[in-house]
Amino acid sequence: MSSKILVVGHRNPDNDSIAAAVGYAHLKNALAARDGEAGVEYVPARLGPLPVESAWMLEKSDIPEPVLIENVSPIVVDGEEVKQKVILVDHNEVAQAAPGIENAEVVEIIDHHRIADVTTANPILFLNLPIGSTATIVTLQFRQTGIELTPSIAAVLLSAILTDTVIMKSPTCTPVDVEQVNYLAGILGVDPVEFGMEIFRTRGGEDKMPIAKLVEADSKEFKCPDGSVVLIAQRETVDLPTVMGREGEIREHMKKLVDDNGYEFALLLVTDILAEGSQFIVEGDPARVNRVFGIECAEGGNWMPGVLSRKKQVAAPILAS
Ligand SMILES: [Mn+2]
Repeated sequence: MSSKILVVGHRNPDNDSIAAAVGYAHLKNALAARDGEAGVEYVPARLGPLPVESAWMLEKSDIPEPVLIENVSPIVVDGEEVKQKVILVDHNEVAQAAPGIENAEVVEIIDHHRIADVTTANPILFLNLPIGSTATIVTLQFRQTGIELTPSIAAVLLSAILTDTVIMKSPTCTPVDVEQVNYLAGILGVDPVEFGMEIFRTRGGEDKMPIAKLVEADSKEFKCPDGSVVLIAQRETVDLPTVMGREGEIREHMKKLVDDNGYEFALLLVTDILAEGSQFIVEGDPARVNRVFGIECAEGGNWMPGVLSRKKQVAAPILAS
């Protein structure tokens, strides 16, 4: 019987978590085949609905959706409970990982975030680089191992580098990311900026989208050093007026999230990728946000020019506060 190793990104998966799972599972299966490692299968998985651009990209590339899983708790095999083996991509933080992670065997981590709190019993490969996307790291791994990047996998990875780096405009984007973008775009024979705009344009329908989806589709919990838990959500848009036109509904929903989950605050960044900045919408106690950013959070939102990266420009200063 072949043993399965799940390759899974974070909760509320974004395009990078999906692409990294698909790409890295593909790479690991190809390596296993090349190196004669029999009986092991790497299975791309996800912890939530596909982002619209991921669904579009996978369908266009004729790649199956990663399997939807609810947890990584032990499973029963031949009457015995066994821990599931998992490779984490695009996260290494328990609050963002699959339920049951404490009782799974994490066998590798491929990431580009802060080092957080997932622990292991054994030494593992933990590849974490301070660069723009996990898909960039996966691309580097393809190139380093000499495994062929098929056009369909190249397209999926390219789409994720471009969404995670906001078409290379985010301050998280490094020369390494740009080099991989050009490499993948070369395989596909596309202009990377045009390709990126096409990806972002798949995210329409913000006038009618359920409010929970608009607010929560790309939301992450963070635990501050003093123990408070905060929610930082991001909506990247090419149509800021439409999203801000729903501010009342957005705030009502965020208030409920704060009440239901005991967050110190919930912060939504509505990021305008064309104007290159974000509107901050805060519910709950805004004191920490006010202090960290030197603002007074207000109705109507606070326009923060140049803020594109949740990780580098928002979560990091909040977690250091
Ligand atoms: Mn990422």
